[in-house]
Amino acid sequence: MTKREYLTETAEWKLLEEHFKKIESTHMRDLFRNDPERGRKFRVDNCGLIFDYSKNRVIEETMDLLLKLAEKCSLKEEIEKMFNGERINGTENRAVLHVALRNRSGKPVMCDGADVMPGILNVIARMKNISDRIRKSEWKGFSGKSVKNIINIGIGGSDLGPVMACEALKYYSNRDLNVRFVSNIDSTHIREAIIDLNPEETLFIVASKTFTTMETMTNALTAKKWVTDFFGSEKAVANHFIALSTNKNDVEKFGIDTENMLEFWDWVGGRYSLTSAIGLSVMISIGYDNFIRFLDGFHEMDNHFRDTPFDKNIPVIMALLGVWYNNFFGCETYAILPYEQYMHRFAAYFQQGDMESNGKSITRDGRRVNYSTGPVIWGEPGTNGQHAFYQLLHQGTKIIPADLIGFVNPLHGDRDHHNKLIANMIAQAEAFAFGKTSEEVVKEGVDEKLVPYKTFEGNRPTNVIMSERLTPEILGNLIAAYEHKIFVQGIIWDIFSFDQWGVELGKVLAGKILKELEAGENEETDHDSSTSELIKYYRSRCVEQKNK
Ligand code: G6Q
Repeated sequence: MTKREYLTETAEWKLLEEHFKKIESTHMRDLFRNDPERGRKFRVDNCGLIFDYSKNRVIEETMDLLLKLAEKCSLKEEIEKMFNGERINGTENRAVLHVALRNRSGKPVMCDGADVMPGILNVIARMKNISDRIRKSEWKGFSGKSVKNIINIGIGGSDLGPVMACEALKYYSNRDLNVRFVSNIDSTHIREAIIDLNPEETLFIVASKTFTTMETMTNALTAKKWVTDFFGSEKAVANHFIALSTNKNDVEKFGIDTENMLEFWDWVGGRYSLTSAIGLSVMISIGYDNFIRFLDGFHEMDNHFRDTPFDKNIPVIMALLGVWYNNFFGCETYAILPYEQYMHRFAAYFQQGDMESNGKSITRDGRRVNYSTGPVIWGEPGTNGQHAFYQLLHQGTKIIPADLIGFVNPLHGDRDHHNKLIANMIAQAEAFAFGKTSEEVVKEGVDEKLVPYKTFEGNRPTNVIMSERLTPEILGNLIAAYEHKIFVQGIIWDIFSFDQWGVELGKVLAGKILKELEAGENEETDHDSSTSELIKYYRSRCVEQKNK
């Protein structure tokens, strides 16, 4: 691992600190007043999006200094390393090649001296075959009935992406199919998913990179029992189960024919696996052609990210602004607020994407960071959020930068609803930036005592991202933009964005306590007093134990 100067010790960082002191108290009202062109200057139009970042607490000098920081961190070289299949996931010694999954250029992508594209294209062709058969009612269950219920069993990276994309692209979906998702180990999830279904018409997709994840395997076994109990035959598994995994052995052991297994590779990280075989449920829902449009969108943004100078590069600018607020303004959280109901899981998806990638505190050469890394990501669709948490965004003591995402044309043609929706989005961004001064409030004739309560400081930063319509391509563009934003921030913070040791810990701890919960009531445990008492309480109240 290469040694890099501590981020906070670089001259570029120090210049930003100096600059911050100068600009900290500048109000966006003045920035806009001083530069009538600002709305157009601080904006990038590319990949079917307009990315308006003018309502940020930056001036040209800020952006120049941030861009210099990116250069200092060798961003260009690091991007090339990812695209060239170098093993940039240092702690797992793996390449990071989700960009190859949606490479539509026809050109090879090399990893360890071999082109990965033939394997990828083969899997896409097999996904098409499965998806077409299901959509044409040609995939038959064990008793000969066509399947029409598709249940994806997976968790984390093997769930959140497909859920988000199926919801976001529901407008394009085949309504004769019923696509559901089960992730939680709480049996309520699977029980509710199958409660009104006929096993004869139900196909399970077991999505697990490792095929060892406790939640997924437990749910998959429950599903298998539901199917085999119904048919009275293990053979039914062949018609009712598909596996998406890198672990062929365990798929076979589970009883799934490897004919019904779609593979992916260790260079696809879980939370970056949506465009691998993990996206099968999405393809089934929206069809092959739409899925390819989705990949095209990703690819367009991948190219934009790789080839565009940084000062016009959407993911790079998103990332640098995030660093500016996170590290200089001390903002702890970041909100993603789509004004599009179909995108209601988008923030949840990037909550994992961002927080699992950049929620780290050790640099790539093994030292503890002395600066803040990834923010807390959260959000809900507008306008719902406006009636819930926007109060704090407008008048609370915390500054929460936010992305507002909206579209010009409604998918259902309801222009009246849509004009109101987007008027709200644009108005919110305006109010966040400019607020309302006490003079303005007084002019409105407000009672003197109420003036402070009705005053809005403003100066709250937002990016506004707009496009003409939510299409599969545009969703691909947007997702890839956020993925690359996360990558850039990981490089600047000098952390490994593609491992997740914090997740692994939970997997081990639960295994030990599970054994203890299932042990006899009087068996000793060797935990702290709180943990031991919780285990004892569970055992003593557990109905099965009582009946022993
Ligand atoms: C994602 C993480 C994690 C992972 C799940 C499921 O990047 O690694 O969310 O996707 O733990 O893992 P499996 O796909 O192996 O079941």
